[in-house]
Amino acid sequence: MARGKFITIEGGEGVGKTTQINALAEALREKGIDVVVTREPGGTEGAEAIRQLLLGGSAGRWEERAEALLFAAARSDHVARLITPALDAGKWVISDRFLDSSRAYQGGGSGLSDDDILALHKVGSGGLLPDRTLVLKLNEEQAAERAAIRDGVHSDRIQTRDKQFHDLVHRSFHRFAEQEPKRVRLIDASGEPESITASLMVEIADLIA
Ligand code: T5A
Repeated sequence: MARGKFITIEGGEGVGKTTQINALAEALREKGIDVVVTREPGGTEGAEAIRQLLLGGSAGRWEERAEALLFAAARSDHVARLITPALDAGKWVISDRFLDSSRAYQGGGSGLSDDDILALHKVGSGGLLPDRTLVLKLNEEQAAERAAIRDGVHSDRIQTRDKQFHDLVHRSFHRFAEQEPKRVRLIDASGEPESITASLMVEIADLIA
């Protein structure tokens, strides 16, 4: 049986990742593809427990390296228990965030080196990389508007970091697309949901046999 494809959706806060993942999964299922939708941090019982530790609590709850290790630990369980078995069974996996979020948030935003993040990923998850990474890009005002409509005043621990942090995150995602154009694609997320889904399908068309 052919191994499934691994797609990750990335980007800043509130850009519409969850909305697009659901639509993309539906579009692929209509083509007869068996799709598993998952998220990070999370996706397995242990990783969801780590998610609570990471996203709740006070802004300064974790020292930067401890935070990076927790994301890598959650990812390790997620890869071993959900992602790899599904891919081996021929299913496609679409994950709401993955390694590139650690590279952008704990690396670009919090200042760990890319080499250190990748080293953690090698130990924890065997260095698994997605077949394609789709980064949704949206200007800050629109993203904040969307997040506010959805969340009201409730934000998680990382979402509440300052503008400088989130600017560094955005720049990191753009850099990944420049450095790895085959794997990482930037998608304009400013239009109607249906047109964004169509753009995502264009970017993965070559993976569909
Ligand atoms: N993190 C994560 C790290 O620091 N390191 C890591 O390694 C990893 C994996 C996760 C946090 O953890 C950090 C990053 C994050 O800070 P999360 O709760 O999973 O947090 O949240 P996010 O991934 O940030 O995503 P959000 O849930 O905030 O937003 P989405 O999924 O991008 O957006 P979505 O789809 O919920 O849409 C937001 C609103 O906009 C509307 C939707 O209906 C919704 O109300 N919307 C649109 N409106 C108009 N036009 C469109 N095209 C729209 N699309 C969606």
